[in-house]
Amino acid sequence: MKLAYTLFIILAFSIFPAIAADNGKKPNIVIIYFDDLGYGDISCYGAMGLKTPNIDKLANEGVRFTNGYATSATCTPSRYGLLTGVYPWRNKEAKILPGSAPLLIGTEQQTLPKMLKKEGYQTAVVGKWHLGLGTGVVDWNKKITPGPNEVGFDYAYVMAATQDRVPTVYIDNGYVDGLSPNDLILVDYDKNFEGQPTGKSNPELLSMKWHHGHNGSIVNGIPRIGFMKGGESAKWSDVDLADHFLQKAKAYVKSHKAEPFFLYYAMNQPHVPRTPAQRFVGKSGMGPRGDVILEGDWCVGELIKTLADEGLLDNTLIIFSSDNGPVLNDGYYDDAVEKSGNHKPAGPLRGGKYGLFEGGTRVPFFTYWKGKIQPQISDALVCQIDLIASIAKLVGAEVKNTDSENLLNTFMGKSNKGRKNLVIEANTKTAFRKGDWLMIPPYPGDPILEEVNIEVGNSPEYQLYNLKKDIGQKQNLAKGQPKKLSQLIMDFESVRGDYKNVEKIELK
Ligand code: NG6
Ligand code: CA
Repeated sequence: MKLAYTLFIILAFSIFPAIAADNGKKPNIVIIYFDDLGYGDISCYGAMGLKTPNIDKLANEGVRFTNGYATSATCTPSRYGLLTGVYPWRNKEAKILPGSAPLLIGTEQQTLPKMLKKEGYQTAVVGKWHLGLGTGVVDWNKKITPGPNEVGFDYAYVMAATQDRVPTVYIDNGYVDGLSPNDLILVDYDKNFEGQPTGKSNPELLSMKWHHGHNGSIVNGIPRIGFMKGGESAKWSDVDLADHFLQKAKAYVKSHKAEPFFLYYAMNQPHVPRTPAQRFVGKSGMGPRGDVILEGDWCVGELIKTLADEGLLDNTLIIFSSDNGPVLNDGYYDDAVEKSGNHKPAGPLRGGKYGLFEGGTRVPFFTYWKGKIQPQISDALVCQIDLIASIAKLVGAEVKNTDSENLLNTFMGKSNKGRKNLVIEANTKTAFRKGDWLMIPPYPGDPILEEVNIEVGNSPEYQLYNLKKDIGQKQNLAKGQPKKLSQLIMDFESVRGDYKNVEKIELK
C-alpha cells in the first residue's frame, strides 16, 4: 500500500512537475514586451552610454539569451508569432497594419491567453495592440469587436496600433476610453476629413516635425499616419502614455493577485514618436530615443516593485523581450541619429528594424523567476514563438499545430538545448538560421527604406554567414561554401516552402 502511494506521488509529480509552485498555486506569467528595443540598447547587453539598472537586475538574475529572436523585424508579425506560436509568414496579412485594419488573429485560433484561460488563468493585455480590430469597418463610437477580448484576454486596455497612427485614443475592453457622445470620433486611412489640419498642410502647428511618412492628422502637435476627426476628450497625452499604461498594469496586478494571472505588458518605448515624460527629458544625453529607454527601464522597475510589494515575485515567471530590432530615424526629426554618439542600438549586430540582418530580429530576451531560475547566460537558439508551447508545458497544458517548440527547460535555465533552426522574417521576406549559420535568399532591395539609410539585408545574391565567427555579418560565404549553402537552401525550403513568391509591402 505504502509503495503504491509512493508510486502515485512520483507519478503525479512527473505528470504535473512544474505546476507545483511553492504554495501550490500556478505561477503568474508576465511578458514585458518593448517596441523597437535593439540588442545593444540596454546595459546588460553591452550598452555603454545608457544605464538600464532595473532591466539589468532581472536579466542578470535570470537566463539571459544571446540568441533570442522575435519572429520578425516589425511589430505586427512578431506579435502574431508571440501570441499564436505560428510563424507570421503563414498568414499573408501579417504585416505592419494600419490602425483601421481588421483583427488579424482568428477568433477560433489557438492563442497563448486562451490556452492559459483554460488552465484557470485571468488574462490581460495592457499597452500596444497592433493586431487589428473589428472585421473591416469599425465604428469607433460603439463597441469595437472582435479584438483582444475575443482572442483570449479577459482584460484589454490598449492602443489600437502604434503611437504614430490614428486613432490616438485608449481602448478599454472594446470601448474608446473617455469618449464624449457629443464629439464622435472618425478615422480614415485614405483621405482627410474636410478642413482638418495635417502635417503636410499645416507645418506651423507642429511641435515635432516629420521626416518621412507621418504627415496626416496632427494630435498634440505631432503629425500621425492616417486621419482622424473628433474624439477630443478621448485623445491621449503622449508624454503621459508610459505612466498611464504602467498605472493600468499595476492596478491589474493588485486586483488579480488572488488568482493566477497572465499579463502581457506591451510597452511603447522606444517606438516613434518618442515622447518621454518631462522628468526623463534630457536624462540620457541621447535625445528622446535614449530618454524613453530610461523611462521604459523605470517602468519595469515600478512593475517589479508592485509584484514584490504584493508578495508575488516568488511565484511569477517574467519574460522580457522586444518585438523587433532598433531604428534611429523612423520618420520624425527627433535627434535620434544626431545624438546617438557611440551608442550602437543593435550592439555588435548588423542592420536593425525592417531587415533580415541579425539586428532586425535578434533582440534582448530573458526570463526571470525569483528563487526558481539560476542566473546564467544562455547561447541556446530561442524564439518568441516558442513561448506558447513552453508555457503550456509549465502549466500542464498542450498546444497543437504550431511552429512553437517546448523549450521550457531552457527558459528555466535547466538546459542549453535550443531550436535546431528558425525562419526569420522582414517585410514578408524570409531567411533561415540553422546552427551557427544564417542564409538569406536573393531579394530585390527596398529603395524607400534604403533612402532613409535603413539596411534591409537584401541582395541579388545568396548570402551565407557564420554567426559564431562573424556576428557582424561582414563576410558572405555563399560563394566559398557552396555545399553548406545548398544544404541550408534545402532545409529552408522544407520548412518554408515557396519563399520566392513574396509580395512587396506598401508602407502605410
Ligand atoms: C512604418 C512607419 C514607422 C513605424 C512602422 C511600424 C512610415 C514612413 N514609417 O510604416 O514610423 O510606424 O511603420 O513600426 O510611416 S512597428 O514597430 O509597429 O512595426
Ligand atoms: Ca516594433
